[in-house]
Amino acid sequence: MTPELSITIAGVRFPSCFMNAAGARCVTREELERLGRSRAGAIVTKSMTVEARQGNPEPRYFGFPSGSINSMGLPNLGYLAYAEMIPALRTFKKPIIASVAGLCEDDFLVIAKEINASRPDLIEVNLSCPNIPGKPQIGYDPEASERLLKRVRPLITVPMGVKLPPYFDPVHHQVMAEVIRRADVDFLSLINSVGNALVVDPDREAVVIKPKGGFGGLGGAIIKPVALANVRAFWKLLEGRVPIIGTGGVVRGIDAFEHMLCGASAVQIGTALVEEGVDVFERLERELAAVLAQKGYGSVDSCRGKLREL
Ligand code: RRO
Repeated sequence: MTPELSITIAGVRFPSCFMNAAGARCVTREELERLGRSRAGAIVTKSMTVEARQGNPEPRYFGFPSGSINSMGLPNLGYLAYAEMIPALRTFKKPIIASVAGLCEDDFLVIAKEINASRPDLIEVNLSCPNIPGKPQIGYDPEASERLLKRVRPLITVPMGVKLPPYFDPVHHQVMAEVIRRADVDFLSLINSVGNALVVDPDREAVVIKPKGGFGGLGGAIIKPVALANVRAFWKLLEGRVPIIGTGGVVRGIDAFEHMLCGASAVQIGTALVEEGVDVFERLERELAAVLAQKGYGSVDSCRGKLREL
């Protein structure tokens, strides 16, 4: 028997537990439709802002053997374009997740209200873009995060998720888990890229991306242990009651399995999707199914959170 790879998050059924991470090949209508036609279990939009944005100057993404660094700077079509597109994307018969960002708190409210009216299946509130010069990541300020989430929550009638940055201290996990509990969040996406890293090309004696002096968000295989730690920490602190979409370092099926052992219900694919294109979803399904079958698990649901501690 082939293991069951479909899952449910906040009452919404996903035909596969693999989907794109916000930002990865999901800015334009063409890219979103390509995700629709692919094996991806959902269509996640690029984080949207009030105005359309070109983003930061290029080069702004660099892939290397163990991961990637980016400083895209929120290039997107603006929320009105996505609000208009969402009804048409429903023809693909898979959940649509609208990712909402903003350059100030009030932007999130304007976008959330309008995008909610276009009826995506879920909304992911991005508190963790690391790449806007002069704008700190909201997720690193628990008071600002709670204030924003409490203002945005009543405007959203579909399941509301939050995309958080990685935390590196158990006290920060605890404080943010309390914020998430109080803000009535329906799911978490963990983690955004590891912000403000620096990749150096020693041959050219230079940085590899242009914005912010070369500083940018790290993704891909290299960040998997950080992602797993955050999935596990929030899974334990929230006692498995808030579904988690694991993001970070999923390159092979076995990486997804590790996320699920830590507590993830599904996983998002960023760097591997950028590098490989939408065929990545079929490969990951095949690889995860083989891992689950070999270990005697009949479904993704049956291995969730089963990580053994010594
Ligand atoms: O657009 C970006 O530079 C970006 C965003 Br909004 C984000 O949330 N995470 C990331 O790595 N890049």
